[in-house]
Amino acid sequence: MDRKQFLQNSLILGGAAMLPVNSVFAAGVSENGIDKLVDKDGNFIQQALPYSEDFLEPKMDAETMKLHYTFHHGGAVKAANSDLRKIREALDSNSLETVDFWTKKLAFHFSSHVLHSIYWTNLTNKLNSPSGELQKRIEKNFGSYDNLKTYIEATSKNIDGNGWGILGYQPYADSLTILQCENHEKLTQWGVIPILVIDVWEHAYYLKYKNKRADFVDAIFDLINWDNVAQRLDIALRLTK
Ligand code: MN3
Repeated sequence: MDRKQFLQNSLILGGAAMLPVNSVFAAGVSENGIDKLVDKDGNFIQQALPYSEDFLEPKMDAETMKLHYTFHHGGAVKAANSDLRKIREALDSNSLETVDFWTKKLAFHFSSHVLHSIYWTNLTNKLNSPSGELQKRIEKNFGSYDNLKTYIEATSKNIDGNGWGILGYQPYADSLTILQCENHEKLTQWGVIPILVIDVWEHAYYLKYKNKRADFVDAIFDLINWDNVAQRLDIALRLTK
């Protein structure tokens, strides 16, 4: 897909998370670079975690990981499929009284699926740091890695209610940008491709960190898989050239 096509698609689809099908969801660095979120029939599917549930201990405990992956991410995938069915049923029977409700629900649940799928691959248990093109662009757009760290940590800690701190690539401006996303789908810029996402919903930390969201954000920063973030940037750049 060339840049023009991408921009057209993103205009039609809209949303930080609504990307052309089979596009930019990079998996682990050893895999083929595509996260598969739908099956051949267009049903949403949840991939296996890229590691065991205790892989990120002690900073992210296994029980939180299990509940989060199984019931929160898994629940969103089931709900997104149900939302899609409700919309199709409404269209088929030409009874559109509830179609706006299910459209909002689909935006919420599918965005949750997209962000959680990115989230698991964004994490690892070895301390590392950005390099190459990612590092260059961080310095160009934020001044320094420390500035980015300060910015995304503050943004993540200060979200009103549940949400996500997001670093994304904005193809319209050819720049990295930070989003302070509420719930899973609010406060986006159209077109942004998420490359690093930090889940600050209470379910992401409450068992271990209780009400100390800031402590969780500080801890999770040591778990970021910058190779995965770099791979996602690389794919986003290639897609939108
Ligand atoms: Mn979550």
